[in-house]
This record gives sequence, C-alpha cells and structure tokens, in this order.
Amino acid sequence: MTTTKSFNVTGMSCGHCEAAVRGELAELAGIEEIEVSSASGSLKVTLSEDAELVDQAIVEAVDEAGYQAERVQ
Ligand SMILES: [Cu+2]
Repeated sequence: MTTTKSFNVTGMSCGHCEAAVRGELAELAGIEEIEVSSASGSLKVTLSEDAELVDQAIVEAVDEAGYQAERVQ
C-alpha cells in the first residue's frame, strides 16, 4: 500500500515556486506522486510501497527549494 503525507508549505507564490519544490523532491527516491499548490500552500507526497522516506527528508528538500514545510497529520 502506498502512503500519502500532507504538508503545509509557506512561502510559495506562483507556479515557479511549485516547480522548484517539485524539482527538489524529484531528487528523492521513493516518491510516486507529488501534488503541490502555491494557492493553498499545500503539498501531498505519495510514497511508493517500499519507500523509507522520512518526513524530515521531505522538509529538507522543500527547504532547499527555499520554502518551509510542516507535516499535517
Ligand atoms: Cu513563485
């Protein structure tokens, strides 16, 4: 079964911001799908079945893009 993790992301304002977040997340292994919206400041990451990707890795990737992510339970 896949896992979906939701995050609030602050600092994004347009499609370029979304692309920057996608670009950084694309470097991580184990991500199947990314939904990111600058309008709602949200990020949903769907992990593949055997992924061992911790929240912190996602938060750090978003930070690399220049934004702040916080996990939503
Ligand atoms: Cu932007």
